[in-house]
Amino acid sequence: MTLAYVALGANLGSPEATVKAAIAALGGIRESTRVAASSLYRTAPVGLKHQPDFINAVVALETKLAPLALLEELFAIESRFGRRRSVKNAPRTLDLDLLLHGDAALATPTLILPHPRMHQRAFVLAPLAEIAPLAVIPGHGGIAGLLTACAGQSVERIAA
Ligand code: PH2
Ligand code: MG
Ligand code: MG
Repeated sequence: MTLAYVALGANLGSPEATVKAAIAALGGIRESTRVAASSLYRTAPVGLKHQPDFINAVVALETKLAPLALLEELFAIESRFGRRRSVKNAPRTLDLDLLLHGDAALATPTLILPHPRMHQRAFVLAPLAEIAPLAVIPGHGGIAGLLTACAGQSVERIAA
């Protein structure tokens, strides 16, 4: 079994309802068990600015699946939720990003681990810190210090 972390993001349709339903859907992935889910966070868009705020969260899974097999499961859930891929960073009904898969370090055309931008994004680090405060991102260090460095980014925890 490997401990993997998945980031959820949505900013089209009913993003709160979508993220809640997607957290449930992640619990149904084969050969995997959902072991933790963060609160939901309302976050200002990073990158393309002129788009709606996002709802973000992070889930921890214990999984027997290899990284690319788990990624296929995430893509299947995205498309069940109506995700259509257009330009990079476009608004989306649901984005599921594999952040960490144990201590795997890899770079394929479809998957880079650890996620190459997670260490500089408060919308990932804040929910991750909630469920894995002592986690370390290989090559970048501990979550708490990285989150402090993103202090300028707006993230607001939504009361559960
Ligand atoms: N996802 C992006 C780009 N920008 N900004 C926020 N706040 N939340 C996201 O999930 C997000 C983003 C690309 O996947
Ligand atoms: Mg993403
Ligand atoms: Mg993605």
